[in-house]
Amino acid sequence: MKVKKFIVKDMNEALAKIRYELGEEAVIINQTKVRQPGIKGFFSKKLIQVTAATESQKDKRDIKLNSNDDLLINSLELIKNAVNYAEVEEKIHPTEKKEVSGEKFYRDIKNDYNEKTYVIKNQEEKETMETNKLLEEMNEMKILLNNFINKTKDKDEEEADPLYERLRILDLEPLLMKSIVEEFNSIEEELPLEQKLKKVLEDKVTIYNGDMEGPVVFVGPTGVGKTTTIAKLAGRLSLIENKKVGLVTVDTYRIGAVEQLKTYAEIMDIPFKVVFNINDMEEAIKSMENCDVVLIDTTGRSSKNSMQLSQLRAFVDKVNTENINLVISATTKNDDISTIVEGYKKLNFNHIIITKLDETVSYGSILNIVYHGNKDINFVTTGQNVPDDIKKLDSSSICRLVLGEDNIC
Ligand SMILES: Nc1nc2c(ncn2[C@@H]2O[C@H](COP(=O)(O)OP(=O)(O)OP(=O)(O)O)[C@@H](O)[C@H]2O)c(=O)[nH]1
Ligand SMILES: [Mg+2]
Repeated sequence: MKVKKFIVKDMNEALAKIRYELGEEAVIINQTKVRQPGIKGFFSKKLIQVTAATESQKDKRDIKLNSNDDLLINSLELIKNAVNYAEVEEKIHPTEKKEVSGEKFYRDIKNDYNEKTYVIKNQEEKETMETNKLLEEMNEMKILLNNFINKTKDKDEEEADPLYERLRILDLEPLLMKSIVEEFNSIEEELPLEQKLKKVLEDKVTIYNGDMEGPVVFVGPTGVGKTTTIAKLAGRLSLIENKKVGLVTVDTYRIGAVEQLKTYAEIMDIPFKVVFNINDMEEAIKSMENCDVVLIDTTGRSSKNSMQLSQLRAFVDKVNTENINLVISATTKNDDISTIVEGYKKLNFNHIIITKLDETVSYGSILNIVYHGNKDINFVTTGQNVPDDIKKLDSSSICRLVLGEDNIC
């Protein structure tokens, strides 16, 4: 309980002061007439000493801020009191007490109210932001938890599944594995696991069986064997199939690249042209009009360098052919296959040549390449020997390699 004495001239002044200092709930517990202290007291009017008390600690500094509404009500109440008090003060002390006049007090209260409203507003905004953040985090946790539960569930199911057990050692991409399992399960025919699996895998591999004629372009990352593959094909087409073959290279970037293909052209005695810029391309192709096949070599480019790929695309577009081959090595890491294939899709390749099968013992990469590239396999290469180490495998032979039933020595 808070008790306070007030010396006032009349009860109006007392009430205003009590309300201001102790609040609306204050009660008057005593009032007596007193004289002002000192000699002056004998000559002036008697004053009233009022004792008031309040249970609550509410005053203008301790407003309990439950909400904006509470604050508004409290502050309006205080403002009302202040105005009353100001009026009373003005009546009693018109001149001497200017500095504690109602106006100043009103201003203080207003500032106090604004300050507290601002604090509350900020507090509310902060709380809303924190709540939203918390909700977001909870949502993320929910997703993570769901993923974890699903993964654990999938993993448990996978571990129990002999098909997954078999696929895991083939080094296949998870998404490809999933699609194989789905297709496997959709086959109603009762067959042994291996046979059923072979059936599914064979459906995933398509082979290009068309003839090689007109301009044929070879694109792909550096060092995968584009030039060597062209040399092998040129030998095979000219020496074995007796076709008229022409060679063109746009690879003037790498030192020795021109000489590499030129040497093969000289050995096989076939025409050879170097294209230095896009305008030369049409002319080079035109100069080989009498050839059945024109094999066009390009510079090896990183699939991550879209600038270089765009430049290459300009050359390829000039060739104007439906026969563009992506050359990619079977030794490519699974994680890189999708990046390479996606990058080279810019060049609109329509066939795939998979090289260096002799350099790996796990042929799952062939399926991964085909899965990402979604195009026919044209050839596979199996060594450095020109022109021997190039093959056209059918889907069954490729699947036997993938399943480990066969290998490339
Ligand atoms: N083991 C093996 N090596 C190969 C095969 N094909 C090519 N090579 C070798 O791979 C290396 C690079 O071959 P290139 O034909 O120059 O490769 P490229 O793609 O033209 O290279 P860039 O023009 O630099 O992009 C050479 O040493 C080839 O002998 C293959 O099927 N098996
Ligand atoms: Mg090359």
